[in-house]
Amino acid sequence: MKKKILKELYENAGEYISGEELSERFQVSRTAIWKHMNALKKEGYAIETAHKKGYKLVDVKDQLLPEGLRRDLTTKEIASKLIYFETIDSTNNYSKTIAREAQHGTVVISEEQTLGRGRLGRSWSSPKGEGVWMSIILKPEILPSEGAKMTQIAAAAVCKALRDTTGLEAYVKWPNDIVINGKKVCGILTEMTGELNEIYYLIVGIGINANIEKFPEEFQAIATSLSIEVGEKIDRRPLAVCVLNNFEELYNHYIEEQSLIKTLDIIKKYSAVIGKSIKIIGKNKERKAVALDINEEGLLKVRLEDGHEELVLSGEVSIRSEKGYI
Ligand code: BTX
Repeated sequence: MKKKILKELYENAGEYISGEELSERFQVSRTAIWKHMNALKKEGYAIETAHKKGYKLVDVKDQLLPEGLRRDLTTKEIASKLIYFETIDSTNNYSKTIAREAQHGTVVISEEQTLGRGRLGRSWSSPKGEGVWMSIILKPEILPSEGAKMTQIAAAAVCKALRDTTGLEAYVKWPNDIVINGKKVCGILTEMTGELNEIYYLIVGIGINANIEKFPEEFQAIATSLSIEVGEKIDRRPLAVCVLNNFEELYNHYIEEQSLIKTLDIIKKYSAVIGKSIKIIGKNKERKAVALDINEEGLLKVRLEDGHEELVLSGEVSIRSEKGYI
């Protein structure tokens, strides 16, 4: 019943529907409608109540509410369950607490993260309502050694979604960033739990800077947002939907065909690193190289300064630009 009411509110978003009309339509008492409305408000839905007018869903455009996303999702498994928060420490952290029991494809999304995480213990700035901060819980029957491919799939899904929804020239900075004009607009953090030969679950965390206007001083020079690049506020809903739709398409193709080809087509076509002078940043050393290609396993093929060619499995690269390495 609650879902039916929510659907009705969505279809009439911004306009009042009377309690009487709803109670007639769903054949329940007005008190029952009132109780459902209160439950929905507690879940974070912005519903206004006005005497004699009824109920109105407000501000739908500006929130990433599950019902609003679901209307345009074409996915079967990805986001078949969507968990929404106004605020949370980190969607990856929360996903970990439910991952064992959660169904494959569950998506956790929050308007804000108070402790958003990047890789290697770094933090990820996630201000309220200004980004798409979400995690996808996956339970693929693949070997742990294949886990890194999920980052590539997510990167391709985001890169294509950014291009399609904003027209901006987004590029994949192998392995886990999306950049626009040489600055980071999205980061991906994939975490895995399992044994040597079995994945229990994978959590793919995606953070997209949609409407951030000002970044903290420390990374102002390396970060950007879609609104900064486009010059106006962008609608996060179609973007989030497009990322999830793309993700399922690429993920299913990988699982069904056991081939990364569709993903590779995107990350190679829109690569920010292929052909560039880069630095490969390891735990204890940095090595200069030229990025040559991304192979069929999603690994970066490089030529080192001594002429040796090597495949880089994962990790961090920085690209040489006029300003040095970024
Ligand atoms: P990373 O380690 O590659 O990038 C982190 C670094 O990027 C930081 O040290 C900082 O310099 C810079 N940075 C921090 N916040 C931002 C930002 N909003 N935009 C651009 N640069 C920034 C990248 O890690 C992986 C990020 C994944 C974020 C998602 S959001 C949903 C999920 N939940 C969660 O806690 N993390 C993931």
